[in-house]
Amino acid sequence: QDPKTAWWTGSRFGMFIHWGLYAIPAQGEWMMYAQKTPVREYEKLAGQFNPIAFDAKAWVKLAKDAGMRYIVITAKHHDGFAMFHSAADPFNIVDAAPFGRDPMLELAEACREEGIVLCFYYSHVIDWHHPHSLHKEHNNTWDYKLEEKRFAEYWEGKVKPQLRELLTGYGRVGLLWFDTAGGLSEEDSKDIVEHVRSLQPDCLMNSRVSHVMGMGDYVSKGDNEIGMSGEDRRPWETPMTLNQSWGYTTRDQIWKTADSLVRKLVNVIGKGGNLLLNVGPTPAGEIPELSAQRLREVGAWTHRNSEA
Ligand code: JFZ
Repeated sequence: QDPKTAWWTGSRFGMFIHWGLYAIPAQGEWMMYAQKTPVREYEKLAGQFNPIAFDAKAWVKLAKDAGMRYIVITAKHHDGFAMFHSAADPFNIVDAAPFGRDPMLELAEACREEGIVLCFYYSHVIDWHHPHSLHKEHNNTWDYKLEEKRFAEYWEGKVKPQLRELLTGYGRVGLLWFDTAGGLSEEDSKDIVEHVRSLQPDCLMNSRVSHVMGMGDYVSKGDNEIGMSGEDRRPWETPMTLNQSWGYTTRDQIWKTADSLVRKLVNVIGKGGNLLLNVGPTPAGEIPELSAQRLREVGAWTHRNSEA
């Protein structure tokens, strides 16, 4: 057992949170791409984003009640909007939204008080807002031209500075959850790993940091995919949704029952993995009550069955 990953494998169960501007139209976190929403249009959502019901302590308490030991929240998803105060890009929740608060800072404090490990999801390759981000397939081709891309401007000007902000302004970061690395070169993959290591040597990174085999400290399986024991020599996790989407949506109402969630949790940890179970908070800043209820039921089961 690698001492660096021990806290994580020992935790078994974590809360995934997909929260961003895409909660407002409520059609999932890929809406901008699906509808080819122009950047200038999409930016208007920031002007409307005022999640005054957000309560970091309540979210952390819910995670605890569910039996979760860490939280992975979208600090920046594919839409490029930073859910934290960023000097590197004004397209962030403090500078571009009326809300004016930094929810990551509030979560960091609440997590510290409750002994929950805070972790960040950061979309390092896909960024539909930045003119120079470049992915293998999913680019914003309606605002920007591929032949005019200067990737280094994105990489050095946004990604690395923002990761520096996340790794220096919020205390200990348990892990960075990278995603959809398609097209990222081996050189840039190694560069980002080095960058993170130089800032927080103990911060874990998942395998989606790169498509180069064997990178990252542990393996993120596909959505809802449960690995067989012994299949991976590295620690692994299953990222799972409560319904069928990650970001808040009013369209998708097919919810896993608390009973099936308990079975999935037991199945994943029984095979040696971690379960990273997702919630999609509303534009007002609340975890939908239906989701919260199910998580509390999972926690209640765990408590009932762990009593001597
Ligand atoms: C990615 C994102 O595009 C999505 O919005 C969400 O954040 C999810 C957790 O991650 O989507 C993926 C990426 C990889 C797989 C599935 C969904 N996969 O490898 O099966």
